[in-house]
Formats: sequence, structure tokens, C-alpha cells
Amino acid sequence: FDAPTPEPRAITVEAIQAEILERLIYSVGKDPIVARPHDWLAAAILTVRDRVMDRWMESSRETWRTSNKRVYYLSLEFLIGRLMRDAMSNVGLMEPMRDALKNLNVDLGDLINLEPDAALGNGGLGRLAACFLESMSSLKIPAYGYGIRYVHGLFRQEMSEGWQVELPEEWLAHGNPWEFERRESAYEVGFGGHVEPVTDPDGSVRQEWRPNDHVLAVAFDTPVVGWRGARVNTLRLWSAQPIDPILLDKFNSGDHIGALEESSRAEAITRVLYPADTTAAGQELRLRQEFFFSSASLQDIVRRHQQQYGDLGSLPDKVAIQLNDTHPAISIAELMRILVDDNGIKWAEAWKLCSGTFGYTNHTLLPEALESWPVALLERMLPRHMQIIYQINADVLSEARQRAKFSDAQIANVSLIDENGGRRVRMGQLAFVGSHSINGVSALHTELMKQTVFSDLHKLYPDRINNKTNGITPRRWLMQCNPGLTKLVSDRIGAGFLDDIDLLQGLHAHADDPIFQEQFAAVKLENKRKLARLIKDRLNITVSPDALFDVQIKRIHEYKRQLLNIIQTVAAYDEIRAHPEREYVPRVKIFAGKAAPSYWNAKLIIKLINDVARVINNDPAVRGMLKVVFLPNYNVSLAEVIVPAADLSEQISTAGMEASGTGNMKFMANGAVTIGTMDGANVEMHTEVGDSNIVIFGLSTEEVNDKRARSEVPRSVIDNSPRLKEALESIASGVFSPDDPNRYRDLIGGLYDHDWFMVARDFDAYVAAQAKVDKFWSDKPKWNAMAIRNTASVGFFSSDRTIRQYAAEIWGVPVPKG
Ligand code: DL6
Repeated sequence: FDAPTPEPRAITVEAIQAEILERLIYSVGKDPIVARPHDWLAAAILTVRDRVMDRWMESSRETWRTSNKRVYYLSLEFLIGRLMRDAMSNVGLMEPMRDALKNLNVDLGDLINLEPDAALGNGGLGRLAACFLESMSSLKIPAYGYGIRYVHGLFRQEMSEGWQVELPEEWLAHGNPWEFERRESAYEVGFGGHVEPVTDPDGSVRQEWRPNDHVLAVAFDTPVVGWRGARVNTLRLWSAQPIDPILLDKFNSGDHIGALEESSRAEAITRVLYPADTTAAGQELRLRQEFFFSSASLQDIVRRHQQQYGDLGSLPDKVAIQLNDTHPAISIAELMRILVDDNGIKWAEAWKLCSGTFGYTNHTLLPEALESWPVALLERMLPRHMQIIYQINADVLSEARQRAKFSDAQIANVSLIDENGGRRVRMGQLAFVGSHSINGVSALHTELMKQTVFSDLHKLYPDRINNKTNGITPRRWLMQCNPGLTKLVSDRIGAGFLDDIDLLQGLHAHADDPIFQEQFAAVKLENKRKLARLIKDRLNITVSPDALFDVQIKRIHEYKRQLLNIIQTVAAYDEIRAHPEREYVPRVKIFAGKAAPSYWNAKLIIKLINDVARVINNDPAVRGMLKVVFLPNYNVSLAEVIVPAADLSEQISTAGMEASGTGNMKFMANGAVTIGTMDGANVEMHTEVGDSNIVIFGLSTEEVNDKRARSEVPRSVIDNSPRLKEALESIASGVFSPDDPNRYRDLIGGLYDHDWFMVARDFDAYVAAQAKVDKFWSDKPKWNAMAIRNTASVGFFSSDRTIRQYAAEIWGVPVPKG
């Protein structure tokens, strides 16, 4: 620890300019005269990265020196997006970098937009992991994110005549200047083979797993810098590589393809991110991915712990491992194997260490998304882990019977093995029993968890379930994406909120001030102009920034109800044409989002939005009162432009189905008013912002459950709603799809027959809520006050608050002051 620390680098424009040039010439290997934009981007990133390096080393030295507990966040997804602006802003380099590059005739904004958007995740769950990493660094918590370095992140979405087309995403095409390959941190991960009892010299017998297939997990590290450079943590992503890159004997005998077989098999593990979001991906490769990254991460964690502390008995005191959903749940069996088989720790003791170390976060109650694996597959791929799972199950079931006196039905509920229709291992149950903490991601979701999927496990272990409402990092989702608003707020209430987001509450005192309202609206208008330009550039659609920007951007899923939104759009279109004499609030309906490639209805909904857009946008009778826009290839960077420009945030999922939502919080921070159901974190947003500053509508969770239980057919609901009936008939009869009039017949037919997602039953309430929105919008002082109060009330939804709660209530990690 006495190693010399380099002098801190000067943050002057001259010094930075010289460094950029040095990096361009000596690291990128380009003469400035011929350097291309990607070369400048690499040189700029390397310059920023150097500034982060010193803090990185200091941070890890400090953790070794102080022996502080470390947090490991295991997640199959990290939706980190672009990193350069984040890092520059967090270490205060934004302005000097801009000036230094300007002196070199390079525009910083162009470089920022050139950086690939690292889409190593599907949606909310992956973005949450990225926000958490940033908050852990900002709060000076020693933490590591562990995940997979997918060569291809989430697919690129293109539109072909309104249909989604999936193309491979190439974020590594120009290399990745942020990462460091750590060949020395490589671990062998085994698959298959068999288990053998081995007798030790002392006569005791232990099980030894002899895999017959191995791959190498190689670490790639990316620094994650916190606000004002508070601390730099590591995101460690694993890449799968073959043990033998080429089988020379095969090659020499002329089998050139066969010689590379092992290579391709290994590399396949980390080649692509599964594009599934809240739908089960029942693929063998997916299980290989899950075990691969779990095993590599645990080997790394155990090695680091042993190196520092010598024995594993102190694991729960020094290590907290958070499982982000069940994707890393196999870690529980792997840690037991490492403790019992590799380190000779007794089963009961190992189990205590294991459950003292793990925490599990549940992110969905949708049955189709609750992971389970066929017993036969697990037995074949991970025979020792299957034995361990059986042993854990035997212990849990005997406790359930003996201590809790559970009935057979309850035993079946808590069992790790699902016996209904082919035996499967339930990963949720495994994650639950192997963790000391199980948390939901909003208050409502946590309650529902207790009442539904984990009701019997909750009875057996009543102290384990707790709530940690999600949050977002205000650095990226307010300060960086909305510099205009950040400046306005700083000028009005001071810059303290940059370090303490709760100070935004101070804005309430200014919410009714006409001058501040005007300034607030002016910032929004500027952001809307920027989005209008993007829409014009990408889609050649002209939208007026004076119209109400009504935005629904998120994964396309039936429970998120983009269908409800587009049917209401059709109803509004019908009304504009039927009553040209009335006054309307001009609206732009903005949609963006990807559908899982195998999710037919979601893809059909995208096509419907595009079909409706084409008809409405080209109908002169609409007179600019309504425009519909579907922006392709939704990703973090696009969200950073859309969110600050939104007036209205659509959070309209069927009550009880959205675990939390985090987009809702991003809009709130940027002064959009929410129209939403009492679902997920909307419920808490309603409490924070107050009933008069949010527009709530629709059935409650209880009402939804009740209607489902009664298998009530919604036909009469439709018959009693002339607007809905007309809109549905026009869609179903092909008004928007003259080339294929039956295209939407089944989609709309489903609403008449069962309407699982309550689109028809919530329709009239939604229309009434939209009318309320129109009324508020027409009263500009009222609207502006609502918008300001949303920004003022967002403090609770900062991921700093969420992480403080994880640290105090799950991990047992102190959060240093200041
Ligand atoms: O907790 C993050 C995010 C929530 O905000 C969303 O409401 C929820 O749908 C999402 N869940 C998933 C589950 N996927 N799986 N498995 O993405 O998590």
C-alpha cells in the first residue's frame, strides 16, 4: 500500500488537449491529419479514462486497506448505454474536454453521439443494474458488477413497412477503449460429466464433480465512476473462450472446420444477449450463460476473499452478493459446491454462510417469466448442482413439515421441484431459500409477492421478504440528459440538489411563480424542438413543438398496453373527423420500443401503431390536431432525448402486472405529468407528488383479479362504449390495413373474448383521464405548476435512496457520509 501515487493531472484545456493528441498518436496510432471520427473518439475516451484510473486504483487500495465489506451485484444484464458523457460529467471534465477538442477542430457533441450504445440488457432490469452501479460508486460503496460481455447486445430494430425487423447489434465493431482485458483473471468453468465420491485421508467421503467440458471465462473490466469522482468501482464482464483455441491434430489432418469447433462452442456462450424480456427463454444456451457467469464470478469472489482473509468462515461478514432476478440463482448451488466439496466445510455450516451472503431481488410476478429448468437438463449439464439442489430441497421440505406443519399443497408450493407436467427446478424457490433477503421493487409488487408466488415461503420464513422501491440515477436522467433544466433549477434554488437530490423539494415554493413557470416551459419547449428535429431527420414527419408530446416508450408488451393507447388514438381520430367544429388540444403521440422477436402480438402492435400513424398523419381532415410517431430502435441514447421533451408520460399497465417501472421516474424528474394506473411504483409516485399532480385511472389490482376470477366476458363492456366499439370495428375491419384487412382481426377479437389485460374494461376510464389531461393542458399555469411539482417530488426515486436502503437493510454495508 506504499506504492507511489501519480500526481493528479491538471484539468486545464491545454493539458487535456495535449493528452488527447498524445493518445491519438501513441495509443490509437493515428496522425491527426488523417484521423477519422472514430479515432478521435477513442483518443477522447482514453483521455477521460486516464483521469478515472487514478481514482480507480485508490478506490481498490482503500478497500484492501480498510477491509470493508464488498458488494457484488450479479446480473445477466447491464444496460449501460454510452459511457463517455457520464464519466466526463461525473469527474467534471465536460467543459475542458469540449474546449480542448474544439481547439483540435473536433466537436464533442459529435463524438458523444458516435459512441456506441452498449445495450447489454433488454429493458428495466438491465438499466436498473446500470443505475445501481453508478449510485454505489457515488455513495462510496466498494462494489463490483458481474455480468457477461456479449459480443452482440440487444438487436437493432429496423422497420420494414411498419414491421419490426431484427438486425445484429455491433457495439464492439470499433473496439472498446473503456475496457481492460484481464487474462490473469481467467477461470475454468465446467459443464457435464459425472460426480464421484472421494475418500479423504481422514476417512471422510466427499463428492467430486468431474466435468467433461470446460471453457475459460476471461474478465474484461470497465471502470464505473461515481458523482464528483467519489469512487470508482468495477464492472467485470466475462467472455467465454476455448481452453484450446485450435485442435492442431484435427487441423493437420485436414479437418480445418472441426479444428475450430471447440472455439465456436465456447464463444457461442457469450455471443448474444437473449432478447427476452419478461418471457421465458427456455434454451439450453441460456442456462449455460447463467452458470458460466455465476461460476466465474463466484470463483473470483472466493479467490479475492481467501487472498485477503485466508478462510471462508467470514464470508457473510465481508461479502454481500445480490442476485438480480433468478438468472444468477444457480450461484447458490455453486457456492455450496465450492464450500462443501472444494473446501471441506460441513453442509450445515456452508448453508449458513451461503444464505448469509446472498440476497435476491425479484423483478416480475408474470408466470411466464418465472424461470424453471427441466430436471433432466440440469442433471446432464450440472450433475453435482442437481444433487445439491435435491439436498437443499430435502432440508427445506423437512423444515416445512416439522416446524411449520405444512400441508401437502403447501409443501408442493415451496418445493424447489415443480412436479406439474415434467419435473422442473424452480429458480425463484432456489433463490428464495438460499438468501437471507428477498426483495420486491415497489411497495405494491412486494405485497403481491407475499400474497402470490412466495406466499407459502413467506409463511415459512416471514422475516425475509422486504421492499426496495427502484430508483434512477439523477446524474444521467436529469443533469446529463437535461442540462437546460439543471441550469434553471440551479439558478433558482442553488446547486445543492446536485449532491442532495431531496433539495429539489425547494422547487415547490416556486411552482406557482409565473416567471419560473415560463422559464420551466421554455426549457421544455427547447427540448421538444430538439426531439422534433430528430423526428424530422429520422422519419420525415413534421411535428409542432407547441403540441402536447404524449409519450409511451418501453418494451412492447401486452401488459404495458400500448394497444390501449393506440385504440384511444383511433378514437380521438374518429372524433376529430366527426366533429370538426370542436376545439382540440393538438397532440403528438410518440411511441418507441422493441418487441421480443418471438412475441407475435407485440410485433403486431408495432405494425398497428405504424399503420395508424400512416393513415392519421396523411389525413388532411386531422388538420395537425393529431400526429402519431413510432421511433425505431429505442435505446438508452434515444431515451435521453425523448424523456426531457415529454409533456405526458404514459404508464398505463394493467394493475398488478408492472413490478415497478423506472421510465415513470425518469419522466417525473424531467417535469412530465404522468397518466397512469395504480400499478408498480406509480402508486408511490402518486403519494409523493400528490393526487392533483398526476392523472390516475383504471381498475385496481383487486378489481383486475376479481374480474379474472369471474371469467367475465367483456363483450357487454364494448357494446356499452360507442367510442370503443367504433374504434375496434375500424381496426378489425381493415381501415388501417387495406392491404390486408384481416391483419388485426384476431388481435381485436381477443378483446371481445377474454381481454386478459383489461384493455376494453379500462378504456372509458382512460378516455376520461385523457380528457382531464386536455383540460389541465389548456390551463397553462396549472399545467406548468403540475410539471414543476413532479420534478420537485422526484427525490425519493433517486437510486441513491434505493442503494442506501439496500446497504443498510440487506448488505450491512456502511455508507460513508459526504
Ligand atoms: O426492476 C426493474 C424492472 C421493473 O421496473 C419492471 O417493472 C419489470 O418489468 C422489470 N422486470 C423484468 C423481469 N425480467 N425478467 N426476468 O425485466 O424489472
